[in-house]
Amino acid sequence: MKTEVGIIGGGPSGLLLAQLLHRQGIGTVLLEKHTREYVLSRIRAGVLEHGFAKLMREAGVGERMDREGQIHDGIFIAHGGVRERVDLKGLTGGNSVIVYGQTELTRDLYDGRDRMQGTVIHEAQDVTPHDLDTPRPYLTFRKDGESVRVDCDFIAGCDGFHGVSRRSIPPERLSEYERVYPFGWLGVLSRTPPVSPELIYATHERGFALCSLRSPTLSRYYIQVPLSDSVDDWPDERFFDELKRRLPPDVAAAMVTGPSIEKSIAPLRAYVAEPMRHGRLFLAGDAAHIVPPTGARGLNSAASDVYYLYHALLDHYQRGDDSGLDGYSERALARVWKGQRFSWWMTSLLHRFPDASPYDRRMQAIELTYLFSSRAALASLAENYVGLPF
Ligand code: FAS
Ligand code: PHB
Repeated sequence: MKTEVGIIGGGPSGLLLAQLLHRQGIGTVLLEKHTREYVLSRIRAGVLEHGFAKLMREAGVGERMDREGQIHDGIFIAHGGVRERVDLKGLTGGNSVIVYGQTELTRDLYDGRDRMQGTVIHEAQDVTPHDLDTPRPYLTFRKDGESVRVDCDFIAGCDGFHGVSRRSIPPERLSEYERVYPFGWLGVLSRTPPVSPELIYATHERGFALCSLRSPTLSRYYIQVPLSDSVDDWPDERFFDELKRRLPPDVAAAMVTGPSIEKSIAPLRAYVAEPMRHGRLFLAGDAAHIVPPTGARGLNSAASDVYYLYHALLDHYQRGDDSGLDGYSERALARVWKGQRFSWWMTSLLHRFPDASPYDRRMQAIELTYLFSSRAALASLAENYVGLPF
């Protein structure tokens, strides 16, 4: 097989890049190791920056998002038994976020690939990039027992944190930055009316909690749990009892509980690999960086990588200009690190750290007090949450 851009990974990063390039006549072959059903079974992000939404529309797959997604002009932060609203729209001159599940977004991207008859190969095993340091890189993989080779001009590593792309970069050329948090998020999806029309981020001495949603009939809830916990430790009744304990009394009283249709624990980790390029290989999304989900930056950081890589490849193929490709890593990382900062700040502000000193706890409390006493501080939170410019 031969194409312009070989893409490893059929999650949001790989699919969005493939869709955008194809609409400009640039050929791609996307290799995904799992089945489409498996990819679509993963419950992950829920909040899209306005920049991400704009990219989805540019990729010709934004119609259902605009129809079914919910525009949110604010979020709540609950502390000390009360909740205070952060007016995202008012503080950012009119910007908002769209609440629309990553599962649905990924489904829309797959449908877009189907409509354009894009080449997406599922259950591609042992995908391996070769000759990254040459102008003729290629990919090999196995499918139905056959070995296949894909010759391409460039390779986009969109294969997530556990993928093969980053591991294909010689270790001596890679700098890695990591922070592992001493807790995780236990997430539950339930077919119940959400307790609040806007997200509630709650900080409590028992731990962090988040009330989110997917639709008027589908709620998404999270609580901070020790890393030693497992899903089996948390039957539904115990989960909802603990969630309510961490929320203001009026919110807890209004909560409609119901059986979980999905329950999982995600450890919280921050990670960045530099550079995001090695020869003809370009990393995008979770393949290069991970953030704790507190600031809803993970999926949105992937979108800005895709934006920069898409325009860099466009400039190469349409104008013979490689300045975008040469500047990709530096440009993408500049925004990635701002997303890391915001995620670190939200996580430090709202979670209970087991080893925190009394001084640390007072600093958390005064940070919250200062936040709600200062329009400038609230505006800083808001501009990061709706998404900094690409
Ligand atoms: P993805 O990991 O989504 O996709 C990578 C794809 O590559 C996968 O389909 C994988 O099967 C495939 N792949 C891997 N290795 C391969 C190989 N060797 N060959 C071929 N294919 C290969 N972000 C938020 O903003 N908010 C959240 O609440 C949130 N919750 C999350 C919960 C969990 C459990 C996880 C893991 C992540 C969460 N994230 C959240 C972050 C998440 O949304 C990511 O940012 C997003 O999935 C990034 O998309 P991709 O870069 O496409 O990576
Ligand atoms: C979600 O709805 O899954 C969600 C929303 C906001 C976050 C994290 C997760 O910060």
